[in-house]
Amino acid sequence: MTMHADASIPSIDIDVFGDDFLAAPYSRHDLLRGAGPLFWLSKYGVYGMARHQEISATLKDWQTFISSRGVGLSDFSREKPWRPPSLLLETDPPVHDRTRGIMKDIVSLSALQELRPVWQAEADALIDRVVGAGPLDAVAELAQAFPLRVFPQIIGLPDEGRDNLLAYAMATFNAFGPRNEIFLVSEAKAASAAQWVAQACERRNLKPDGWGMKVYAAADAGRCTEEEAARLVRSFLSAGVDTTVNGIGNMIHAFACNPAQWERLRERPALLKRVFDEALRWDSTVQTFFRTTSRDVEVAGSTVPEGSKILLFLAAANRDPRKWPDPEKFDIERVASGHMGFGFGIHQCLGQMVARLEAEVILAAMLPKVREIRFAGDPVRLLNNTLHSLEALPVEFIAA
Ligand code: Z7Z
Repeated sequence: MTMHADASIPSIDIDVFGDDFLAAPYSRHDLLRGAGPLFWLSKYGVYGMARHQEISATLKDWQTFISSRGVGLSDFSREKPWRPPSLLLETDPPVHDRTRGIMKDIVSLSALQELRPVWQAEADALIDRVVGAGPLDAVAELAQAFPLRVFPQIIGLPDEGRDNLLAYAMATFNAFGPRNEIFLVSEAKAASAAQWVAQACERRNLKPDGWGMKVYAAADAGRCTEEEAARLVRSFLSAGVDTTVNGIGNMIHAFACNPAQWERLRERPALLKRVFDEALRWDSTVQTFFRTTSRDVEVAGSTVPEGSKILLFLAAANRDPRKWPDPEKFDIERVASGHMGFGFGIHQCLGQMVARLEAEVILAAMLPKVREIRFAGDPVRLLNNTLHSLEALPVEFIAA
């Protein structure tokens, strides 16, 4: 273990990207939060934060805690990125504001209002298939099936090869961590998926009415170049699938673990709009990401030098007892606003309305038809350097 030069900064030597930690992060977060507002992770030579207040302040100050040097462990000013940087995630203003503006106009409220009835019908049909059907894997049959049905369609992706999206996203989210075994295995698996994704993002392969082609319309209007358009379409594919797959999977898992909360929701369906936020607070799909300091900056009484990486444990902030009463309790009556599950600040999840809509139509379809979500086996975790992910979730949806 290397100590930090500043003796006032606690040094932690556990491997936060090791299998043990990734398999059971919540049991280790107390140690991180308890270390102090700022700590040093000696294995990786980076700083860390796990408390709500400091993470919130860090994400707010985008001038000091920048994204353009990467939001993973790798510093783009020193290492070649795994793939050409995202024009949204891995940029700062002013580039970020321009690209985000293009995407925001596409993922608009009116676009989503049109989608709701269509997606509700899809969700109803999917739920009809799983209710009363005996034990099944809710990851494959629901958490993956639903986004893979509706999302590629709205983007206007080619019909063939959509299953490449999951392998690609797995590697993308693993790439924010170290070059460990988890990353290397997923990278090898994603080689052909990355090729498919690159082609799917080309203008000539997109369907005419989808959100993908709308990005190219922005290029035609002079708001971005053709090359930028392809990379912005790639952002939809990178950030839009695995996040919602695991968000839905973790939410179903939360109810399976807490059957009284499912009963409560069935008694008070008006709570439906709040459920997804509490599910993300209680079990955050995106567990962590980094920022890089653009200058020497004082944090909690210590100086963090320019060019430092800081790992932000969003999922730990979401269970910080300094912020949340009884944080370990999944409680759908709680007001979970202020959670970090969609991030915070100028980079806060652009697609969150899409994710919310997906979760809402699934819950709305389930509420009248599912009396109980019962475990039919042990959940199987899929270790990922960034995401809290399920490989399988054996459950039975008991008909009402
Ligand atoms: O733009 C992108 O390619 C992109 C990829 C990943 C955007 C966002 C994300 C992301 C989402 C990263 C949530 C961390 C957490």
